Amino acid sequence: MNTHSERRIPIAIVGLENAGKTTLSVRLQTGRYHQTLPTAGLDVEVIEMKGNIFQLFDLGGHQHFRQLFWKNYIQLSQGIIFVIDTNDTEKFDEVVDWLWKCLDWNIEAPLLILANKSDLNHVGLEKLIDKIRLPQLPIQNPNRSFRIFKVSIKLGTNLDEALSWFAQKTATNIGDSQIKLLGFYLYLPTGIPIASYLFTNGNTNGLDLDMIPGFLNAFDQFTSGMMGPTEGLQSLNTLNHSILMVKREGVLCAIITDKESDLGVTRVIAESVLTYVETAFAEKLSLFQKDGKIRFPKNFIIDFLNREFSTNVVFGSP
Ligand SMILES: Nc1nc2c(ncn2[C@@H]2O[C@H](COP(=O)(O)OP(=O)(O)OP(=O)(O)O)[C@@H](O)[C@H]2O)c(=O)[nH]1
Ligand SMILES: [Mg+2]
Repeated sequence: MNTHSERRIPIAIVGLENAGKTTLSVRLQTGRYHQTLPTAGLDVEVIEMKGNIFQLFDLGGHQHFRQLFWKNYIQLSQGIIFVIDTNDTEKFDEVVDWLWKCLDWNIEAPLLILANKSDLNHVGLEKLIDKIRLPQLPIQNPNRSFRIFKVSIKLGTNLDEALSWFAQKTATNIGDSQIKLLGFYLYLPTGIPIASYLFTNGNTNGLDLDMIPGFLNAFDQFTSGMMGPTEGLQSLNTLNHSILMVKREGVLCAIITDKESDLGVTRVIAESVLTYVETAFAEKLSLFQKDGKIRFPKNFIIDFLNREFSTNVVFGSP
């Protein structure tokens, strides 16, 4: 059994020399402030943020390293953190120049700008936004997520909100990656099935469907024991399929895909389905109750997937 934690989301931390990038990386690793040295080249670290695993590229900000490394690492990252030393106003033109280079190299990735060292000055955020031409970003790509926060990485001021936003955005940014959805099951925590869908045209290609309820049950007990009653996520690989299970307080789901489908993408979709189901329960449970049982209309979730993930989900046989 694997956990989803094999998925590492690549993130680039960029910004001119002395901006506070390594201080941020160290804070993310240890939760504290430590004095740092200028980065020679780059450092790669693996950290956990808000339940996801990130691979951080802490890139040296010296002119030499900018030219050598930034483009490559920016291009392979799924999120960009750009750190600005707001105390170093003389370098602002250079900051703008490199910020826009980065944005051209990767026009998809969510962007977090940290206006750092707020403990040393009172630089107005609006002025800075204007200066770095942030309002022009939607012209480049209207779908890019971006935000700017005034922070002190040294003191930790305002960082939590900034990083929560960023972690959530990068973890759910699946672009046009596709999974092949073979089926899914929804269960109440008591083990009672409330929906099952199969898209395999009867050809389950070696998958023993009868084993799923039993496996879910074992999974449920396993995660209850290990992680408490509301957390949990496991995956199982059979010869031809991947089965991902996600558990919430009120509902559990198992998503079956072909082996080639990316587990991280499947997970984002599974989480969205569960949020949708939970919201529907909370708002109009009576709609789903019939003869004391809970049942989902056949198309309830398929419509949702077609609406929200039409480019990401292909229904079909393995
Ligand atoms: N006052 C203050 N100092 C900070 C803050 N963040 C970082 N620093 C200091 O700024 C200096 C440079 O920090 P680093 O994190 O090493 O900078 P860097 O961006 O990694 O620099 P390079 O590796 O050379 O690109 C260090 O002395 C930090 O302690 C902050 O929020 N406030
Ligand atoms: Mg550094």
